[in-house]
Parts: sequence; structure tokens; C-alpha cells
Amino acid sequence: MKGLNDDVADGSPLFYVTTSVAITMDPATRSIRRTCVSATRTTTAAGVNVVLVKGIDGNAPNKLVTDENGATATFTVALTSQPRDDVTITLSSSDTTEGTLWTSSLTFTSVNFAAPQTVTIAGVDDKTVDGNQPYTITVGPAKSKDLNFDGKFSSLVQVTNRDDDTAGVIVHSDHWAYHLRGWKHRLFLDPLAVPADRRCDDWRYEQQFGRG
Ligand SMILES: [Ca+2]
Ligand SMILES: [Ca+2]
Ligand SMILES: [Ca+2]
Repeated sequence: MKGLNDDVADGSPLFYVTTSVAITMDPATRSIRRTCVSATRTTTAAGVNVVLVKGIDGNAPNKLVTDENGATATFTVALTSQPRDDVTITLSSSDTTEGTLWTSSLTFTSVNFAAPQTVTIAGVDDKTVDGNQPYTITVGPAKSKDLNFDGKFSSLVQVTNRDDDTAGVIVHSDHWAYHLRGWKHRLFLDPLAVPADRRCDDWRYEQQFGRG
């Protein structure tokens, strides 16, 4: 006997093979008229397979990295067995001020269930020196009329969004420049942090950090 693969998570069903009537002249087996053989067939279990692809953390291969400068990270999702009905898997970010998703859900059918679908995460920029920030992407749980999947297989993808800001004084508008002109105090500014076209004549640039 040889088991046949159907990719459906239908458990390990017991099945029977019935032979024809035994025909023998052997007195020892003459009483056997019909033979029944039982066997079980095992199949691949239902599940959701998540594989990290791009932006893998060099220090932690089970994590991803994005950054505030626009770097993205990706992972793929696929089903491990053929569903009896469409399976939808929702995706969400724990902190949308640090990382967002290009798609909010994936749908798998009985045809494309094994083809990995790519999920892209984009780092979100801010203007504060907030350090590298961890967040998580929640994958699932699956939703389906197929009870092998419905409400199951939730997992987390750990991500770090790297900060790209550094401390310094940056003048963003003429409104700021107006107020700075009236200051009588010495300004301890880093000249390189102030665009040349934003420097006022009466600003005093001091590179005397630690002395004023
Ligand atoms: Ca930034
Ligand atoms: Ca930042
Ligand atoms: Ca940030």
C-alpha cells in the first residue's frame, strides 16, 4: 500500500482494505473467507509559516530592522496545508509611529496556499532623538470557514526601527531667527548645524562648548 498526498490537513484517517474471498486448499486457512486490513495515513498539519527575508538584524537573526531613513524589511507568509476554504490573515503594527505595513491582510486560497506572500514593513521617520525603538508585527490569527485554521496560528515578528536623529540646534524658520536676534546671551551653537542661508548677522557663533 502507498499513501497518497492531498495537502489537506484532514488528520490521520483510518481506512480499510478488504480482500476478496480467500481461495486456498490449505486446511489451516480454509476458514478465512475475507481479510480486513486497517491502516492510517498521516498528513501535513495545518499551519502558517512565517519566514524573515530582508532587513534581518545582524545581531539577532530572528528579528528585523527598519530605520527612520526609509529602509524597509520583509517577511513571507504561506500556509503549510491546503485549506478547505479561503484563509485570511490580518497584519498589524504595535507602533505605527515607528513602523507601518504596506498591506493589512493576506488571503490564501486552496490554489495559492503554498505560495509565499511578501509582507513589507516601512520604518517611520520622526524628528526627535528617540533612540532605536522596538515594535512588533502581529501575524494572524487566521480567519476561515475551515476550522483547521480559523482563530489559530497567531505569531509575532520583532522589529527595531533605528533612529537617525542626533542632538543639535537646527533653526527651521525665520520665526526662530527673529527671536534669536534679540538674545543677549552668547549662543553655543554648532555652526555646522545651522544652514548658511539661515544665519543672522548678529548671531554669535561660539565654539566654546564647556566654557560659557
Ligand atoms: Ca528622524
Ligand atoms: Ca528619531
Ligand atoms: Ca523613532
